Amino acid sequence: MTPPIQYRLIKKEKHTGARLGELITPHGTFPTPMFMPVGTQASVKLMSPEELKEMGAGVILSNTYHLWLRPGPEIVKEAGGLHQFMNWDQGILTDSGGFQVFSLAENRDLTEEGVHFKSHLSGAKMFLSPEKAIAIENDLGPDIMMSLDECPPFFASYEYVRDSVARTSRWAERGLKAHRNPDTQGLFGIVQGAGFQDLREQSAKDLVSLDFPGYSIGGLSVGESKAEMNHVLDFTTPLLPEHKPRYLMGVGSPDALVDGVIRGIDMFDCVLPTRIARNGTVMTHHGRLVVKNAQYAHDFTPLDPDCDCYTCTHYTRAYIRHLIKADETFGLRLTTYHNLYFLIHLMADVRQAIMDDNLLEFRQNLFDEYGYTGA
Ligand code: PRF
Ligand code: ZN
Repeated sequence: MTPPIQYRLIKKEKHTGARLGELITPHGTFPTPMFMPVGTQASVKLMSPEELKEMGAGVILSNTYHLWLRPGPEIVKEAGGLHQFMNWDQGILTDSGGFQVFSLAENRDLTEEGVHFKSHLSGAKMFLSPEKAIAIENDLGPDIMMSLDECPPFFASYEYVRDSVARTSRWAERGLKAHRNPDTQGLFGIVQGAGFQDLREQSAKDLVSLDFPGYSIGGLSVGESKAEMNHVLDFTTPLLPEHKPRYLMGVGSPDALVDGVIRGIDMFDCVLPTRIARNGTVMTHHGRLVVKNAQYAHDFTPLDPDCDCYTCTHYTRAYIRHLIKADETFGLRLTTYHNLYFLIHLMADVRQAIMDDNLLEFRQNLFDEYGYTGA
């Protein structure tokens, strides 16, 4: 049996830890480093699968927690799995639900067995265990599944994070044992440990010994500074096997993507581009732009003059601003399309810079143009 998820390392950048590679899945082979749009409820908000394909999306992410509560994994399974249900024939990765339970559910009670909570939709009592998360993900049928983990607050105490990491490792092992489709779905382990180097090392060691086909890095971008996140990545990615993909969860600002790639990350996801788009904010090669603002009322130029996406080649800032002010959904579809295109193509440019061994110059140029300080 060939494993369902494989990583092929093509080239390492000369001056950084960046890797050019390919993620091989049952629904296609995708170039890495990659950015994965988020489709929480089996839909990337406001985008059709055709639009996602046209803009160059490869793997998209969906959420076990949301699909468990509604419509329920039985219905998705009855449809033939998530790919068929939502008409997406490329890669799908699902998060395991732990992180969402902690951000959305009420009355949470964490035990060794799992987590009890109340549904944020119905108020019903629910129980999520490592085995249950895997059973749901097996029914949903994504190419890549996540183990159930706990993401402790970045500034939790050493003792708390130590015990949490040990439990996340036990949960990862339980999940692996419960996995019913290892020849068609790849299960990733999630490295935790907040900002503690020895706990990150312990977590990585535990998970690597379980031999997952890929490793996620969780517990970052949860309120710590960019410098703190980069510091954790500096000592965490070298602990992971070179021939397996590394996925940094929930990170999607242009500066953090490039800084993650420099430290050896291959995959990213984030709601940032789609969320800010629905707020009337876009990412451009010259920084963020709040197109809703009055200053764009008479501006008949594209959102980003250096972008060749559908939005930027057909519509003006003034028009998009008008649509958003008038509550026309089309305006938010246009900003969403542009933001996703921007990040997907930023990653294509990053891959070219790895090929050309000039990623540090690429980073400096991006930071200068975008207005980042690097802090
Ligand atoms: N764990 C899981 N999902 C996540 C995270 C995590 O730590 C994060 C943290 N940035 C985002 N999504 N399972
Ligand atoms: Zn554009």
